[in-house]
Amino acid sequence: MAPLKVYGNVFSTATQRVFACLHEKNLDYDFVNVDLSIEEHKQPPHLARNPFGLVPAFEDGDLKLFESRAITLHVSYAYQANGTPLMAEDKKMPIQSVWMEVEAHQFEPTTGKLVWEVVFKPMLGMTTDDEEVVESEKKLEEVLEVYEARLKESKYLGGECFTLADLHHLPNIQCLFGTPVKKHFEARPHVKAWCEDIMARPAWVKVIQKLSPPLPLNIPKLLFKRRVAMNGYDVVIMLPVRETMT
Ligand SMILES: N[C@@H](CCC(=O)N[C@@H](CS)C(=O)NCC(=O)O)C(=O)O
Repeated sequence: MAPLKVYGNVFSTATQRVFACLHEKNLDYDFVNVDLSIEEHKQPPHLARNPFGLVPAFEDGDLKLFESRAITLHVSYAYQANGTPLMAEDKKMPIQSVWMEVEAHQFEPTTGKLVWEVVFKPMLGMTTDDEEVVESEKKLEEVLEVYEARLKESKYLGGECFTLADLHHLPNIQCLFGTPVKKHFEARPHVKAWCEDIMARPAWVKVIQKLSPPLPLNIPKLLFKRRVAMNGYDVVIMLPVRETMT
């Protein structure tokens, strides 16, 4: 059987989402680094894998996928018998679906902006937009109020078991827990307990170890200058030697 292949970048939260799923399923995979610093993601070979020029992309034999959440859904269905069952039983599936949608349409837009402003911009030597942070934090508080109410009712978002609905949140939560934005999660006891629980999962701990050196970057002596497209910005950044990206 051809090995599963993840084309992505260790700094990409969407790539990390796929890693989290593969580790929960105890699946071996090959990781192919897509070097964002040289815009490899905008070149024809990668555009053939992801026509939007984004990471990750994924291969399971002849099946070629992009969009991290579609990849985790495929892996969860196709490898049901492996590792953690990430899908709720049939009757509970609609509730899991609701929370997967909430993550994609409420949590990700808000936390994605914050991750960009308070994690990646400083890392890239760019200036954080404080107004954007204030606005996004306000929105995050509203979103987390809903989560607090939900997590008072059940241990996990989809019910009493950990599912993809929880897993999809991991990369952004992990990033934000290294920043002052953490206070909004910690101010809500059920949200705090849920974050701590899911971040401590052995599969996620393995992903974090795999991403080493962790954020923020350990800037080594050798740096090189690159123009990169990130989140719609065209920026020139100083990047460390390639090995930190593999
Ligand atoms: N919805 C997509 C988002 C993919 C995405 O935005 N990837 C980012 C990294 S997390 C990327 O490729 N950024 C490069 C760019 O914007 O040029 C998914 O979940 O796969």
